[in-house]
Amino acid sequence: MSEHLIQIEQHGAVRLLRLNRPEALNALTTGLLGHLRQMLEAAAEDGATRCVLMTGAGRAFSAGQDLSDPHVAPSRDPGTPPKDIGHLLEHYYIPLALRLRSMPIPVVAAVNGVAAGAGASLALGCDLVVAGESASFIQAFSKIGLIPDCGGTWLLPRLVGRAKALEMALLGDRLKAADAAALGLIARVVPDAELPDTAMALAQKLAAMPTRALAETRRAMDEALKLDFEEALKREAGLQSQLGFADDYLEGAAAFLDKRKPEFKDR
Ligand code: T3D
Repeated sequence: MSEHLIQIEQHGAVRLLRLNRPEALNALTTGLLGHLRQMLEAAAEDGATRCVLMTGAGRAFSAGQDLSDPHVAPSRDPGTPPKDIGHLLEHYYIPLALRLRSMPIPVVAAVNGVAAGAGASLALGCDLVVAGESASFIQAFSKIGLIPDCGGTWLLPRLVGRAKALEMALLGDRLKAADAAALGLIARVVPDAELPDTAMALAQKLAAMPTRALAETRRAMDEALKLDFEEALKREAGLQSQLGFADDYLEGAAAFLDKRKPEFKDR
């Protein structure tokens, strides 16, 4: 059953993962969350896959946690104690968010409609976020008495600054894709009809690039947020030192000098 929750397509070196519960706006059940983590794991381990492209089936990217999932749905029986939502985060969201943020290959999100709650965090946790112009982002958590999760409290202020992050998280209003791009929450917005091709072209472009350097770029930027300037400079030097010994650098520099197209292979 769970294999239907995500559609998988291989396009050369790009693995497309499409969340597939369109009838519920791709709301995230424990089954879908677990399967998505497995699919990311499989893509990370597959040497032929050099980029993941994530999107949603139907008119939404994802409406966030499925509020009717028995693991979290509040019981109507007054005698039944409330469920511990923290348990769900520990066992499903934290492993998924960590897997996403430490992928050895880049991950592109093609946001094809609404991305709400943890669905927004999932999209924003990807490396490059491109949205269709009818897409929108909703920090839906506050409306149901929760805080942003799946990395939301970490991602939002870093992407747009504290003032806008708090405005989004406190009010829970819908943010249109164009406004999200203007704020720096996402990288690009394109006409809806162009989203699949644009996102795939970006993913293919990344797949042809030096994968290891791309993953280290993400890691270095995430780590730099915790470092002072001098520490960041030293971290850059350490990583550059490692990359300088790697085949991709030798290939990239040689191809430039030879005036030919490079063929990158490192992972
Ligand atoms: O346990 C925990 O909660 C912890 C984890 C928290 C992480 C979170 O993600 S919390 C935030 C959860 N998400 C939300 O609160 C968003 C809820 N959904 C909405 O506010 C709206 O659906 C949207 C603004 C996203 C879209 O509105 P609209 O009018 O375009 O669509 P709709 O009619 O509301 O939804 C269409 C169907 O999807 C509908 O089902 P039906 O009536 O046709 O059978 C609706 O119930 C279903 N659906 C939408 N979101 C969810 C959902 N079903 C379950 N869970 C959802 N989150």
